[in-house]
Amino acid sequence: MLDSWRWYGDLDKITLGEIAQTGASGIVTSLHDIPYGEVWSRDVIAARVEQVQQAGFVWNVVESLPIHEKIKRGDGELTQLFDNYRQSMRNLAAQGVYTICYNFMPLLDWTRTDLAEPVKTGGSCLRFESRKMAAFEIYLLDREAAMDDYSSEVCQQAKVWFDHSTTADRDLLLQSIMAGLPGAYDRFDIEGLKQALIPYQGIDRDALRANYRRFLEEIIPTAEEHGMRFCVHPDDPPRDILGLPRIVSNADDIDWILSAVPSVANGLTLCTGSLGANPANDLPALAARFAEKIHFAHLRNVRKDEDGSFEEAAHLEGDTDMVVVVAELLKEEARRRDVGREDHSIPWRPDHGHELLNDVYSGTHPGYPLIGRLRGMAELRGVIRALSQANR
Ligand code: DNO
Repeated sequence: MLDSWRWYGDLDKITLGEIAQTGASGIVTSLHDIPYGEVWSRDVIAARVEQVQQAGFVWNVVESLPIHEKIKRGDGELTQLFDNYRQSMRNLAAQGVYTICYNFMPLLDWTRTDLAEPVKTGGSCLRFESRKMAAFEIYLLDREAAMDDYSSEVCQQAKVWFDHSTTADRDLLLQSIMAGLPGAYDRFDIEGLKQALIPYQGIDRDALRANYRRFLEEIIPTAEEHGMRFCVHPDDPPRDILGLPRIVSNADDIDWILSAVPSVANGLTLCTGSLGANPANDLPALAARFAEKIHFAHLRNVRKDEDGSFEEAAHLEGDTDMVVVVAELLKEEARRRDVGREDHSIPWRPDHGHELLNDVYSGTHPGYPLIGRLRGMAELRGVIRALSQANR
């Protein structure tokens, strides 16, 4: 498995020189300052490839080549947007970057209600609390229909939270919910989010799936032509939020996507944390079932509560047996090696991490502290090494 590390480019407080000390060899990054929908030019890609190489790494995965909201909404004339997307793909392939992680979540990316929930042994973690998310939807966004999306108990608790909340609590909740949007983009305020939700009205699960199928039909042939690997990142949390359908949340969804346009180029990012937040998802079983299509892995763990809340556990703790998941990935690598695939190694990265020790002073991207991720990477690397040697 290829040990990799997510780097936000020059926006990142953690330098490539520091990342070298983690022992990672792959860099997972994106060109965060190019607006969605524009072409990633060959020159800009080449400069990033060079920068990463100079520091002793390979840019092994793009995360993400973002999909314009208009494509997700199937909104208007999309030819130019698809052309641009394909052009970016060709430019990446021309510079030797072949694996692309992307998501099909409408509007928001990963969503949490708390970015610094204290952990018993010290430090803090990211948390999604159902009652706070419900309060945000029902009372801050005035979306009464959200009451149908949460249990009556959670709705009651949401009201209690809202009634006791101060302006500062509400601001912090908004900021936390917005934190998952990558890069340096503007976050929505409440009014902005309400406006952004309007064009999604009437887009249900089937409509979003139809738009997703169209996207795959447009881009997978180009990916095949250039030997590229696309791997969709699951929804986080794996449930509808803000009245927006989320269609990459469980085994059936993944099966639908991989069958919509069957191709080795149409694959999955196995994110054990995102999928792990849905009690119906059995991660080792998913890893085994979709093994051949896993082009990238995000390894992370969550601990779930009965009411749909969850928080991020240390990488080897939490509800998912990470050792068994890693064993499945290693089994798949062995299969790829046996059939003579040169690219048999699956790139993986420690996803998120607790904020530990000095992390609190460093102002890194939420969820992406240095020490917390380093701990996760070291622990997982131990698991990978031990299982690999045992299999020899
Ligand atoms: C969270 C990440 C996601 C992921 C995108 C891929 O930390 O795993 O933000 O990068 O969803 O498009």
